[in-house]
Amino acid sequence: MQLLRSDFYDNLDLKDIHAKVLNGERLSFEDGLRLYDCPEPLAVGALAHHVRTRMHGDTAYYVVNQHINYTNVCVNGCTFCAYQREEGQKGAFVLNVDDALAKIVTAALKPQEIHIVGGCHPRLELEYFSDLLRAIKAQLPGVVLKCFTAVEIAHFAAIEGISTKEVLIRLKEAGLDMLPGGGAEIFAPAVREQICPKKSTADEWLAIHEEAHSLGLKTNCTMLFGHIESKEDRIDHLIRLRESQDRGGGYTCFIPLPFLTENSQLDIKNPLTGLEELRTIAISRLMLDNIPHIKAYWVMLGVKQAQAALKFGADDFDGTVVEEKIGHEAGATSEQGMTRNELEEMIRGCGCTPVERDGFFNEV
Ligand code: V47
Ligand code: SF4
Repeated sequence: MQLLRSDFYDNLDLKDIHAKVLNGERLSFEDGLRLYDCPEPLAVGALAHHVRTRMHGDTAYYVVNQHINYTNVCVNGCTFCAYQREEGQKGAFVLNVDDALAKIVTAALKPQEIHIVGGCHPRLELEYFSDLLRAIKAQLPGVVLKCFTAVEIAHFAAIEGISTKEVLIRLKEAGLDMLPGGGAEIFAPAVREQICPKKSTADEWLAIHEEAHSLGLKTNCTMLFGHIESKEDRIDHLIRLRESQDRGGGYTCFIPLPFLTENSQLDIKNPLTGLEELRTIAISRLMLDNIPHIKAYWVMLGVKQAQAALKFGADDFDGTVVEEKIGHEAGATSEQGMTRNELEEMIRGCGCTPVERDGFFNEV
């Protein structure tokens, strides 16, 4: 491809990285930083697009799915979070099992995947979550249940006084198929101390995902970027995920989440530019050589930026979603949900071929 001419990369002093990417060799921490420092974001994007095309051709996946948030009451008080409420505070809510089921019944399309997450509620017991999963599986037997971040799993374990592995085993028996990727934020301890001091540590988050993998559950992973973290913190985060994948192999998809700044306690001096978002998505594709999919999550990116991301390393557009609260509390201006036709149109609109998938990325 013309874009990948080696003299272009020679001029940018990236000859060695260009060669490594074309030969399918692993990039180092220093390589990742040099990609951040490269003055030409399109050069980074072209390398990521090359890798994405080698892995997935011009396919962009999407899924008919539905998000359900069971509560916004949370004891963790992360300083970046616009979604959390105290118990009894105006706007606080908890869905009971019937409310959650009613949401699915009223959805226009039969979902392939249900994504359930919520705050760390001080009194909801594991039985509530098992009942919820069983009720959904009874109603939609083939659906992939992608539920509860590692942070929620750690919270359930603390409430029940049992191990996180036991929580995973019980939820798997109730129908859990996958863990979503949330709660990872940024692994660097100094950043976690400021943005989510009460949350599971990086080691705990990784250990819970690896436990899930050992039980045959798939998981996703995320990185929240564009707040107070450095470029070094981002590359460190990606490398820790890559090492974790080397140990267990159960991560399906990585979701880079650009920080949306409204209603947060954090004072962000330099908000992300669109090109920095695209560069980070591209670097994620290049560093995470062992994670099959990179998601352009249109809710947080906005639909037009998610389209651009499909040319900067991403291969998945996520899904119909139906109702989203976490990003919209923080200022997301995207729609609440999209139809199958809209998703296909958006994907075709940037020259990719839409392919409908289930929660495990099998073609439907
Ligand atoms: O963990 C919270 C992030 C995550 C903000 O696994 C924010 O398929 C941006 O993980 N600006 C939850 N991000 C969402 C998530 C997710 C979404 C879609 C698909 C999957 C998947 C996972 O959202 C949280 C946090 O990192 N978040 N607040 C904010 N203001
Ligand atoms: Fe709670 Fe999650 Fe918000 Fe942290 S990010 S306060 S754990 S809902």
